[in-house]
Amino acid sequence: MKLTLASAGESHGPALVAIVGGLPAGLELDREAIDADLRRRQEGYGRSPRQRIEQDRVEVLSGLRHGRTLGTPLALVVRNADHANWTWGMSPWPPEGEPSGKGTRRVTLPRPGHADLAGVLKYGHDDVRNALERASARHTAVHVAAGAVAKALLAAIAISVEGSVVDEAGMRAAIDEARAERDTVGGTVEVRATGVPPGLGSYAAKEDRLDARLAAALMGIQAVKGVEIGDGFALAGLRGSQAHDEIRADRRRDTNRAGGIEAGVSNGEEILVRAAMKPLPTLMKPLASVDLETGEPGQALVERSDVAAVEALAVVAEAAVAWELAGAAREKFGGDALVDFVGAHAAYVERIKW
Ligand code: EPS
Repeated sequence: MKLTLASAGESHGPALVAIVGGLPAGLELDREAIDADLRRRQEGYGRSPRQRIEQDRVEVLSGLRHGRTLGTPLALVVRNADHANWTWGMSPWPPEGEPSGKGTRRVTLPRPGHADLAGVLKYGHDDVRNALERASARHTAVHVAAGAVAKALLAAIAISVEGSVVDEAGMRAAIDEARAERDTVGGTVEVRATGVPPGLGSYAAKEDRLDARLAAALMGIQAVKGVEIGDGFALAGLRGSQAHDEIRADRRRDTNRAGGIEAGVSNGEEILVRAAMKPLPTLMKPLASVDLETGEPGQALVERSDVAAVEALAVVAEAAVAWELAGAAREKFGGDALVDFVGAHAAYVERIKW
């Protein structure tokens, strides 16, 4: 059984959409818990004034009846309240009437660090907006909604996932300084998953490796430039005798330098992953760029921006890790009904006496 997710939506379009396939029937979803994650994603320190416009809430169009999954595709929607200011500029159909609101003028000055330049070249656009709208991290909202569904599934087999900012206090000080200088910052987040039994993922093929899947999921989040599992890069500087986690008689470990994954398979210890985020590329003091229309040197597009989105990334990364773990658990335990999934997990941990 495979979990699948397809998503769509532009930052200032009408809505963000996700279709989730492969859930078992009978999983109880809590609307308030999904909305709470959407709020956590919005509330981070250093966020843009856009967050005062949006009040993200999940809508479910299918796959759920009276709060329980039907085992059919679950369709999730998060609306963009800001679309009201962009109805002409982001109209899916040729707009009617005189241009009004935002997004009416072509953008021709690509921002270094954003999708702008590569996007217009690749797709043949003459307006950078056609590239930046989908590349925007606004899109992470609906992935957080899907991640909340994944967390509900994982909770049924006693797995919990939590993301946080590494050095929150230092991070906030850096954000205050950058804001005063009208600049932006990045940062590092970590995600921990507890209750993961040994045996999620596989060494049999590289695409089955749990570490490879988690790294791809985290690198798939906007602005992430680095991922490490456990002690990651620091392990490269250690001797083998210092780097590995010795196995006790009860098969547990006193250390967890591997971050809970060996050879691409969970080993029963806490899963620990980190992601590094680059500073956001929309700058109030813009960098050098080129006007794609005239070919003249210019300065990149200046737009409303976040100073940082690191706290938001902690929530988005949590959702991404939950999604991947839920997918690996679906593959291992299967089941059309939740009781089958939970029963297969129980039989497995009984067999390995975990
Ligand atoms: C984003 C730019 C900003 C952010 C946005 C991501 O949006 P705007 O251009 O409307 O000010 O606020 O993030 C969100 C709206 C969100 O909900 O996370 C970008 O270019 O990535």
